[in-house]
Amino acid sequence: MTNIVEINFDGVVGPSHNYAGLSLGNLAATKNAGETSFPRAAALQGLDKMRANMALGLTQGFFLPLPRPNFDWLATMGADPTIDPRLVAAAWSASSMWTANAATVSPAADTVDGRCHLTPANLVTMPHRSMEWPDTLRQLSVAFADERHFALHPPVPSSFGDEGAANHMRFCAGHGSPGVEVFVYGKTGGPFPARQHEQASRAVARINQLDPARALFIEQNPAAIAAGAFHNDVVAVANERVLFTHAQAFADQPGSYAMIRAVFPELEVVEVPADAVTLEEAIATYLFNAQLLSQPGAGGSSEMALVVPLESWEHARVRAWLDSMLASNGPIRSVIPVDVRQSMANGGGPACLRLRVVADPATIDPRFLLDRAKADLMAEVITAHWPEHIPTAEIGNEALAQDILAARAALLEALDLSLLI
Ligand code: SUG
Repeated sequence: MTNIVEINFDGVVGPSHNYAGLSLGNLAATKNAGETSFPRAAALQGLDKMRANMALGLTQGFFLPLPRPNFDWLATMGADPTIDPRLVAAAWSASSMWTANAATVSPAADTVDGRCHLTPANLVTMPHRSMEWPDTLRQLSVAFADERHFALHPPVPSSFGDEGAANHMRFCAGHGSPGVEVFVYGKTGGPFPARQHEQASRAVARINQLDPARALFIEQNPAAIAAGAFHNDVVAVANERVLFTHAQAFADQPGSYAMIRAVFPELEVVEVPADAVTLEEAIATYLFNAQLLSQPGAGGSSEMALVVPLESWEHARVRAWLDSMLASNGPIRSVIPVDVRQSMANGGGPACLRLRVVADPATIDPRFLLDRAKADLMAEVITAHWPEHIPTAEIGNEALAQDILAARAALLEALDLSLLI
């Protein structure tokens, strides 16, 4: 008997987590450039979020930090002692923690061959992220090795920027039933780069074997990118029949709803008007970078919970809107605030930290699935080995680099995943 569920794979925050300010257009990362980071606290915050979601009865998975500092990448840049410190910082970035950018996942119910397809994102727009995909693909190949159920692809060619699931929404009656997949792309021309290109989205839809009638392509509002929404998941999130969105997320807001409704008539839109929460407030608080979750056993698919960052919960106007939403009779029945401040300071909220995979957990390598004992073990290793803090001046320090490599190796060993070294 199969048991198809949505599994959230959170990225474990790596021991090199730092604030080097590498992402143009990501306002939080730019604002916090030069601040001291706290990798141990960051990883424990992420783990607590995973534990809280598990406590709701949800299946939880994780991906491990990628090998950093990436000396191989620096070598391809002809590294020498005079190399630009920003290149060194790129090689030290722990950015793979934001697994919403790891890949685009099309569940088996949506694809022609009835397998779950995963296409890793090439992340070409940002140098520090463009080096992620080979190690991401290596990890996915271990976690989703069963070719009867999963198909893994190389990323789309690097002429076309692809940032993965952060710009992808799926609408369906229930996670196991056929879905309509929506790809949101940006157009270049504003002050900040559009990181998701239309041709990349269209290629991913073809590679993932989607039915063309059930794959839609929507342009992101250029004003949202200019205001700091460098991915669609900063201004909109979907789950089952519900789209939770800011009123200014898409270039043509009513046209986008109409397009989705034409193939998915059950669509229910929870729209936050700009006079309740401005685009700037939404981006500063990451209200939409929330996990919209169907809670098992809580009255079927209509009972949804919204996992929001504390920054949203603590903001007076955002809180007022959330309170009014809860008082209304809408599909989102509860709000769960979480502390992921270390990730938030680099522009990564609760939704950035997870990749959704709809599958039967029994078909996945169990080493990537979390339970309480494993969460305790991971917390122990992180507490013992992750640096307590990293001032940006320490990025590039040889002794610290060795500590970071050893910390990751300790976690891999504890989880019986040393093959990923
Ligand atoms: O790509 N930040 C990430 C945040 C990714 C958030 N993901 C989603 N929205 N799904 C990024 O901009 C900052 C790293 C630095 O500046 O060191 C960074 O890469």
